[in-house]
Amino acid sequence: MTTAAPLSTAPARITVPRTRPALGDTGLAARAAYVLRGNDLGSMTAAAPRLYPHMWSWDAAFISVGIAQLSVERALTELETLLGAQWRTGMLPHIVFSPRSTGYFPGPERWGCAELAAAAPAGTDTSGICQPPVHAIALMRIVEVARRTGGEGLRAAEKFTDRAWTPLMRWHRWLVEQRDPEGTGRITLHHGWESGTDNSPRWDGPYSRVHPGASLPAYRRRDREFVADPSHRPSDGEYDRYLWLVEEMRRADYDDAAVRRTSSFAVEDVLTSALLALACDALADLGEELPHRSEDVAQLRAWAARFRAGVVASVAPETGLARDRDLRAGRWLATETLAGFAPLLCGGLDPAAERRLRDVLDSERWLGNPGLFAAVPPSTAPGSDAFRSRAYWRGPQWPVMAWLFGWAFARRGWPERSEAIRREGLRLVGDGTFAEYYEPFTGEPLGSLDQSWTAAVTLDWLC
Ligand code: 2M8
Repeated sequence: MTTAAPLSTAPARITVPRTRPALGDTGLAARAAYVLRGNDLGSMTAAAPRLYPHMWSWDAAFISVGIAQLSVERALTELETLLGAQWRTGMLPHIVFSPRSTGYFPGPERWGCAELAAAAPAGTDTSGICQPPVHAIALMRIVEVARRTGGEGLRAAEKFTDRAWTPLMRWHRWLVEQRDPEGTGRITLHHGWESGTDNSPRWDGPYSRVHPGASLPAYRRRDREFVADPSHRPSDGEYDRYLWLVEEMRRADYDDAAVRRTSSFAVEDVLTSALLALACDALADLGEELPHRSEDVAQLRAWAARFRAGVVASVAPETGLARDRDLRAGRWLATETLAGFAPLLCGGLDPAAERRLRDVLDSERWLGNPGLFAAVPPSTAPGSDAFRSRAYWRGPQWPVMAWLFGWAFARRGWPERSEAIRREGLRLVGDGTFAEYYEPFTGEPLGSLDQSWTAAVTLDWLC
């Protein structure tokens, strides 16, 4: 392959608003539970039945929050499985492959972690990159649910918190030390997949500077076999770059320092950084009740402050939105995506700047857009040039992101905002298809159906 295909996506289509049938709350909860049980592979839940038949790191966290409403013990198993695949460096890998499933590309052979990476876990196949650190947030939510339900579940949650403490500390420490070695307060990613918002316009600039080499081994995509309309998925040009970055990491033997040096993608991600700040505070809150953890708690609070400050420092004076930063090009990336609201999630802005950013979120550019089927943040601002209403992270609404915003707003002491997102989120998922993402103006379900994290956040919203 000598020339990479362009990063183009399908042009925006005109969509016709239509009404959708909706299940009632009871039917919705029952179907959500049915979906989670159906996707249960034993000690892990497939992110989706066909498109994603393995465990994904941040999916597992959100999924465990939903499963907690059915069984606290099973929810803890989900996190336990993920932590069991932790790398010796502390990294939690973005995929833990189930030996029971095939059909996803790139699979374990293409990643080659077992052969190449000295730090990969023995006996478990994983990918060689990470995803956003939302696991302590999930654990905190599970503990809240366990406190409400009491009994064996509560005892199990308390024991698990103790057991998971060190792995979670190591995970956060790895992010701090290996992905922010300069102490900017922003986490650097070396693959767009690490952000979880794979083909967001946030990464168009950095990916335009990734040039797949002629030595990129041939591959066959599997994802489009499972999605009705291929234009809802990333383009071939994007996939070439995704695979090229994997190739670069393989050549660096997945060694953290070597990847930092050689990867052609190095971008500070404000959303991941905000989530790390939130996760450090969540873990610290759990640790406040454990006197023997006081040193770690102080460390976690310091990390939370550092990443809050890093997010706040990224804010564009003209727009008030937080920005990612392309380290290879040495420039801030001003895109209009939901990551721009990172400071509302983690806090740290002065009151006037915070008010301004909340106003942006409420404006017609975002939640106040009168055409929205449900008023939850679209992945990209509908009025922005980059917006594509059906293309994955370039426009559609993702219920799991709505949940995250709602959870963070409740933490920030904004119950009305949190409740509004819950109500609108339930409107979005009300048809019971539990799609991966939805068209913002019609509520049409897109991507994979029966997606586990969509079912999971629905259950949490309903309980
Ligand atoms: C999507 O990402 C995977 C690659 O990791 C893919 O497209 O094949 C993203 O939406 C990501 O955030 C998510 O964790 C994963 C599984 O749901 O799918």
